[in-house]
Amino acid sequence: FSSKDCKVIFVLGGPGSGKGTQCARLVDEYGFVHLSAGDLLRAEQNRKGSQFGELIDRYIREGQIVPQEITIKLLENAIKDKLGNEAKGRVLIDGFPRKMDQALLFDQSVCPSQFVLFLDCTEEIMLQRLMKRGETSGRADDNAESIKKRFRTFLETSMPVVEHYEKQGKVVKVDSKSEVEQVEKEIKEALMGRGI
Ligand code: UP5
Ligand code: MG
Repeated sequence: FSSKDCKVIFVLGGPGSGKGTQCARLVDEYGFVHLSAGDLLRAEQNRKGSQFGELIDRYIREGQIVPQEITIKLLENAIKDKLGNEAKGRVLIDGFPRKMDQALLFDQSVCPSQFVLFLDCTEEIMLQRLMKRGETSGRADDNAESIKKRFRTFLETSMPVVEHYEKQGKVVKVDSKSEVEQVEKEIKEALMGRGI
């Protein structure tokens, strides 16, 4: 597995800021491969015979960050799967890294990220979106109690990651409070600003 031709863009933002929605919209037009760390963890949790199922379930309900070894291995496997051993292509990784140790290890051992797209939203709006989605999503963490814990983890643990990349001049911030199409438009302008 060679990482020299692999170009990674991290997509970060609070729970419900629109990471998944916006990544899905970018895939077709730009030919990005989209990986969601949360989706990979939920898939592993449901995989028959997984030794991590219970652990992942517990962390997700509590809004805690699953030990990095698990998440990074899942991401690395998914990158290999989608890009092949040469790892040629651009990958959008949504919802990762959300803790400093993950950021450092991934950049060092898998593939250094090009930049970070940060979706900026208020807790009030994110709460509304997640409660609404919770009516049908079946996600174990789309309830008021888990959402509160996810917000707290985001502020305490994940914002320092964004600040770390900000110091390196790697963060592109986009307001994600408005409607989906408007946010998409602003993301595309921001990507253009980065030569993509
Ligand atoms: N919606 C989206 N955009 C909208 C807009 N502009 N206007 C109106 N509505 C909008 O959107 C959420 C909802 O809002 C949807 O119903 C959508 O239609 C609507 P979505 O695009 O899903 O937002 P997203 O930011 O992806 O929200 P998500 O809930 O997925 O964010 P989280 O970061 O909380 O979830 P994730 O799946 O990344 O992680 C879940 C858990 O996994 C974490 O809490 C953690 O326990 C664990 N995890 C790790 O441990 N390590 C990792 O590296 C990653 C995850
Ligand atoms: Mg998501």
